[in-house]
Amino acid sequence: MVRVALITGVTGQDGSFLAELLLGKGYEVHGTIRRSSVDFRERIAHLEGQPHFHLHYADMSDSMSLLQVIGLIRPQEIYNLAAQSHVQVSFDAPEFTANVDATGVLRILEAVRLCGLTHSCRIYQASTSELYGKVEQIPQNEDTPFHPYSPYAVAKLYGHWIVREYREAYGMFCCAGILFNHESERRGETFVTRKITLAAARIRQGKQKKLYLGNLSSYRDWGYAKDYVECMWLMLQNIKPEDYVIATGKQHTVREFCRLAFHYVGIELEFVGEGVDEKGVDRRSGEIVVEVSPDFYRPTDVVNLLGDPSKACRELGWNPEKTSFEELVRIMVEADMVKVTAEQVGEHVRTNLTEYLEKGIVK
Ligand code: NAP
Ligand code: F7E
Repeated sequence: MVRVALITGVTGQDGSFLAELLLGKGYEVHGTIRRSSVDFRERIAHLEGQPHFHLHYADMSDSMSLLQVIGLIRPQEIYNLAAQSHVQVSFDAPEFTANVDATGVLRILEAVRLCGLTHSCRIYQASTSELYGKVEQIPQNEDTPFHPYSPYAVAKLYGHWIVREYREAYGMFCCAGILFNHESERRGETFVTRKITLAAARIRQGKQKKLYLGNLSSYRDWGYAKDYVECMWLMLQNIKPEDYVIATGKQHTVREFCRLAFHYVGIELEFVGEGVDEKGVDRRSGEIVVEVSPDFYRPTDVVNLLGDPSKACRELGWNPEKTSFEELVRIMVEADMVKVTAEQVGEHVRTNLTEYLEKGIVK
């Protein structure tokens, strides 16, 4: 029997890697997409048209659409990855974030029950290290108290607890992965890691002068997204539904990430000054390439995340050391160097084409 999986948020970073993983394992993969005036399907473009890959319109704020998709495909596994996932944006759009990231989870659970799939469908919920927020213990494990510190984290806390409630109340196989930050060459361009690798590539190629960042001293436990989606799958193959911390067990500051990313493009940075006056200087040219802008400060910021993945290593056989921090930064920088070069080539071709058209060389 071919196993059927539904991924909400398939167009996102994790959704696209997970879809590849499940297709590779022989699953029939269904994903939800949203209507948009522009095409944001670049992460899954290479999967579209494959016979075992299907897309459906559904929105986490719309029970009927979720009920319809779940009732139609009757999945054995649901990976609920859809979310307004940007912490800073959650301060600007707190109600939308709550609707999607909190109530949206409830809509999925209820749809599964209403479709009569209570005991046949396993559900993975994308919980987050942001639940630890204003951290009460370092490192953080499954028993560390939560102290959410943004509208995003508060919404995700509801999602986390409602999954637990449905597991205990109805005996559903639903579990949450408390995932620490995981990044990749497919990471959204406004998250700090991708913002840095893209800027490093652009600055190296003369396409950008400076990079403006917020809190450079924030610590994160950064892993590679491709490794993390394997753990989501492992959690649904487990004997019992349980929640797990997924992390590398190592932490670095935003400043360290920045220094390494620039190093990989051949720019050695020296940081001078403090707070809003701190600057990243190119040692060779003496030019300031990184500056701090308070625009990127958050009303409350989570500054010390370090996960303890021992339970996942022990019980799921997961390896947190598959891709090192250095390797992750290198992968992201290399991909962005290629992307920026391709943009330049495209621009060059376009400029020449306009000139040739004007001169009548190309008709
Ligand atoms: P992402 O790249 O931002 O992807 C989010 C996905 O959710 C996109 O497919 C997006 O669709 C979809 N979505 C947003 N609002 C929706 C709505 N109202 N209805 C339906 N779909 C909606 O996020 P990610 O990094 O892959 O993360 C996946 C999940 O893990 C998220 O729940 C996130 O909160 C959580 N998480 C992420 C991390 C991390 O470090 N990456 C760590 C812990 C937890 P569009 O493409 O149409 O916008
Ligand atoms: O910020 C600091 C910022 O936006 C990381 C999401 O996937 O992981 C992600 O949330 C840190 C913060 O990720 C800039 O203040 C400095 O301390 O890359 P981020 P996040 O907030 O940790 C968690 C686990 C999730 O669940 C979320 O869905 O970097 N920072 N300067 C900056 N952050 C941004 N975005 N931009 C800056 O310029």
